[in-house]
Amino acid sequence: MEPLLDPCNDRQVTSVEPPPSLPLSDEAMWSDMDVPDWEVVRDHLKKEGKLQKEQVMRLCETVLEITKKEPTLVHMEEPICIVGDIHGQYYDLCHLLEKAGKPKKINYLFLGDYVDRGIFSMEVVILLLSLKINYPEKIVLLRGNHECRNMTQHFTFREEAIRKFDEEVYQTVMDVFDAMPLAAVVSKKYLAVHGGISPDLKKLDSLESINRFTEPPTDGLFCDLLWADPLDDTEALECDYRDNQDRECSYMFGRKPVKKLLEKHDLMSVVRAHQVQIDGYKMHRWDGESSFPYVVTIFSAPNYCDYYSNKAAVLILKDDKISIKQYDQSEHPYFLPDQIDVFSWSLPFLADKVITMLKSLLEHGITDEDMVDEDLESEAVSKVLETAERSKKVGVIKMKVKSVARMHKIFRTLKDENELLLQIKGMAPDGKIPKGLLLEGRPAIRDTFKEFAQAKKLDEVNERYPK
Ligand SMILES: [Mn+2]
Repeated sequence: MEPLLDPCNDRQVTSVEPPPSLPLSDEAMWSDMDVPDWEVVRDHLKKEGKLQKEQVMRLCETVLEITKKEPTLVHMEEPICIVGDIHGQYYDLCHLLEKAGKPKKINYLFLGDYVDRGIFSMEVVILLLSLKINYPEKIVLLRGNHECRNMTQHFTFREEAIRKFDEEVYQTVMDVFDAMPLAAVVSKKYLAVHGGISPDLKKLDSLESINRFTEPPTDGLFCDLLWADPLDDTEALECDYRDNQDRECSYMFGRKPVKKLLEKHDLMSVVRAHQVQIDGYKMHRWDGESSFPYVVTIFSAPNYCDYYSNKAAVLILKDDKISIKQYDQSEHPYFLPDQIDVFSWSLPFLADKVITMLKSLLEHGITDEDMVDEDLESEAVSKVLETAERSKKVGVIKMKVKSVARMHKIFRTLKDENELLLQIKGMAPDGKIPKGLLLEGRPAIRDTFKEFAQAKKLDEVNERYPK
């Protein structure tokens, strides 16, 4: 497809290919009648190309028909790549698919949290749906705690879907989320879920009793599968379950209930996602350093929110072996926070300049000598006012200078806020992090561990169940 034209030849960043000029054509997309050419879709989206609404609707409807028929607990076999949270990081998803291998050769189990936070959530959904239609049995998409109306409304996906398409597309994607299975058993050895186990999960059969075709509830088995976390390594040995204070919903679980469930079903580990890890994964070895992990956490969004400096990882099960593949962030196109357009974003800067000019003009109007160039709000103001008072034009000038000073202050603040937004970037999609805290910001010396710890601390509030 022809890239976007550049008639004046004034494209600023020539190293980046211009986006395609038109949405993907049906001929290019549905090469094989009812199956989308997922590689064409992938490359088109990678170049920031658009899809037509009807194409996305058709993807959703086709996948809905497939997932609807899947059991709540899916069974899968090796070789398989298990993928953790992606959170709208489309370019990293493309990278991991390259790295882990073609779905023709290896199965894929995605553990949920495809959307929110990252700004390419719609692209992630489109690519995953295209893959699912191509390989309905080899690719399974489990539901994460973000695959629901409540979370996507609170975070960024709803807005993104409506901006890129419309409300109907958003609602249809939600219907697809409603149909996603909740758990998988892989190679008869691993239980895979997004969050974790539940006090209500005595045996795996109970999963089939869940009515999953709905918005997830705020407690009970369904909720825990999506929200629970493992306890930290020391507490896990002493405690079975305790309230999950970090999430303000569901539980944290320890060794004993995991062990019991695994033994009952002759399984080896619980594989789950849901928590960012500095290395992209964590082995919860609760029987000592060299023991086999009871729980494995996998997180597949590198440099989460463009801020955490974490590595990402996927888990590969192949030839009876378990291995981890790590990867770093891939470059992605730059977007202003909250997807503000450049014009709106830069208005305060322009206004600030105009007012500074106005200020100089006024100052010249009063006297040529004792003018100070800098801030009107401080000494300069009183000086200007004093001078003006001495002259005859007191009233008028005084008012003019005052109102200009006030406008100057307003636009300074707006400008500063926009600059601050750039630093916060994707961290606080809804402004929920105190900006002051973030401004204290990154440690002066680059220290990945410190940065990761700090990002986690600042981002704590976004891991909670939104009230
Ligand atoms: Mn999650």
